[in-house]
Amino acid sequence: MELLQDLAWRGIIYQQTDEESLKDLLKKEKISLYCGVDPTADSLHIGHLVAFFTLRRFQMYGHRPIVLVGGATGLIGDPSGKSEERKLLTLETVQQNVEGIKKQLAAIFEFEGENGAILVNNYDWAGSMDIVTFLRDIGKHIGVNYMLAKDTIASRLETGISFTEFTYTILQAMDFLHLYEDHDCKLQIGGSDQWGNITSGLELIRKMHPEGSKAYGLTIPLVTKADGTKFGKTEGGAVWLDPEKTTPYEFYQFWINTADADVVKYLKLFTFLSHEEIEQLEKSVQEEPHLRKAQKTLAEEMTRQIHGEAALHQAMKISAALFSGDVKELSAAEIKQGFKDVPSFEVKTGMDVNLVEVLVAAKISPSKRQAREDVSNGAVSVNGERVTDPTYTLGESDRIEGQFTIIRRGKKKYFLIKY
Ligand code: 485
Repeated sequence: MELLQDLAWRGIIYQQTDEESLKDLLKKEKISLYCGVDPTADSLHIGHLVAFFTLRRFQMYGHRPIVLVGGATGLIGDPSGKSEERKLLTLETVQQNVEGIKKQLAAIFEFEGENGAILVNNYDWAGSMDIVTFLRDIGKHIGVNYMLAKDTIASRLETGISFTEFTYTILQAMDFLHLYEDHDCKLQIGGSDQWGNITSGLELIRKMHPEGSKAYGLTIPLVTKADGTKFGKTEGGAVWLDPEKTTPYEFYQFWINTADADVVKYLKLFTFLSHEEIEQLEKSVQEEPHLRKAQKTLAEEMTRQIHGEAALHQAMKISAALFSGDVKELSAAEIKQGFKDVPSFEVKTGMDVNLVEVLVAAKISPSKRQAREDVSNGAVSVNGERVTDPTYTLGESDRIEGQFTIIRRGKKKYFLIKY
């Protein structure tokens, strides 16, 4: 199957600047294409994945991906999709963020081989350009009326937009021109919010190379959820690729919790599974939704892709342990991941403590009497084992790797005692 057909089947194509001739071009040649990201944080989040995975799909069909990190544009701030002026980041922060993002991109792309990915930073050409050159060689080719007509600028005229953000689209246009000239880059892809910036680049390329061959733009739809809430957000905020920000267990849980109404769409957008495999899973959602095969496959594919096999294995082990209550086999590292959001209580090291007293002190049970009752009734378990003796003391052997005791009250309420 042709690449563009596959992308269409997956629901990855939103708009194209010239559908027919891009189709012809991709039939004839292996091209270079690019997608950029601004280093507004030191990690990517799952909102970036569809675009970068699309770049990867092109690579799998023999094309060369260019990944651009916006060391310069990150200092300016893209007004696209924002209703307010952005706060400027310092040069130091942006440079730190560039390094964090570069590391993550290395895990997504193949950098070796004939069509190995190229990583570029627009600070390398835009960072040192002087203003007179900018105004004479670039600015002269872009009409202000043309810029004012762009959605992302027009929508800000009422509330206000600085000259800095107004100019952003020209910086991104300069990148496309630069990559077109230096890397023969013929296509830019991005989310649907990037349409205005991508077409600015085409405008600049057309003006600078009126005789030359053409360049193209393709955008990807915003990922939506059937229930209308925003994709990619949890109570804790964004779902990051950095395992320090979103642990592999939390990452796995995010995908496992996908609604039946969304899961097939996500399998198409985010995974590299074949059409047959996805259709099989779609059938499973319809005929045996309780098995949640599609969600499990999605979570496994995504966690393996981003965090690797070992982290996936750990995430599944933690999930299974929390589900069954059989937590005693978990290591301290696994407990840290799985119990990140569970209420915890700190006890001074070395001392044996009475279970009932801990239950009260940690506010697991509201009173001493209730705590005693909870224990006698068999409602309390320590590291997955029910304890029914109200005089029980937590000793050395109850501390997993000397650090944690997991208390459960009732069926699902977990608490962590830290030493
Ligand atoms: O030459 C370029 C310079 C910067 C950019 C692209 C090309 C970044 C772009 N302006 C941008 O803001 N991208 C967003 C970001 O950095 O977070 C998001 C888009 C999203 C998707 C994703 O990047 O909002 O649609 O393109 C990869």
